[in-house]
Amino acid sequence: MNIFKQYKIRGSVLLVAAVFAVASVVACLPVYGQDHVIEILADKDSHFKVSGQNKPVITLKAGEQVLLRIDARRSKTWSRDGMVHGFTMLRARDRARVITWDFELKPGINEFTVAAPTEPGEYEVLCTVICSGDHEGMRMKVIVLP
Ligand SMILES: [Cu+2]
Repeated sequence: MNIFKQYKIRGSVLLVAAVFAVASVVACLPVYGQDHVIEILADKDSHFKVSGQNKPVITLKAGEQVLLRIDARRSKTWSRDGMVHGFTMLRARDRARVITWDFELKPGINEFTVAAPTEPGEYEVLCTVICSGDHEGMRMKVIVLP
């Protein structure tokens, strides 16, 4: 009788251990459908900045879904409706606009979920709000990998 009881306890300990093992493996798997988050600063000095990089460049995979989290800081001038910077993307080779990547930025955090272009290559993001005398130089490079 005692031996049976012991087996029963061992069995449940093993079961609990197995559940923990499976749960920890599942927790380590990538979460499918989770966005690739890209943090950008549209700064008060009229420059786009990407954390950890000295030049504003972002790299995407063709067609991937990304969450753009853009922190916009007011520069010297802004639009009549209070937008402090713009964010529009062109294909580098022919300056064609990527129509789904065209935003105006209010002060603070702006979030947009967008799909990367399906065509690999180089793209350029430009500011579309006249934010200061340096507005023309407010650009960011986007590299889309196959
Ligand atoms: Cu700007």
